[in-house]
Amino acid sequence: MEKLQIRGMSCQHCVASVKKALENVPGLSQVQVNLEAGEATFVNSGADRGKIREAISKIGFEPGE
Ligand SMILES: [Cu+2]
Repeated sequence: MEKLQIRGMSCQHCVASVKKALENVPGLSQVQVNLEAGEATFVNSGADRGKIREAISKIGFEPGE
């Protein structure tokens, strides 16, 4: 599992948006998003880390490194 910090999520709607955005990145599966931890975990089979971060910032949240 890979992890990514995500800043700016405040409710379950944010969680759902982030989850959907990550699921739409080719190569990501088993996406889970935790509101309290401000963190997403997923299995990454080949997606570029930059592309993953871009998918998050595109919908208005701030990805960590
Ligand atoms: Cu929200």
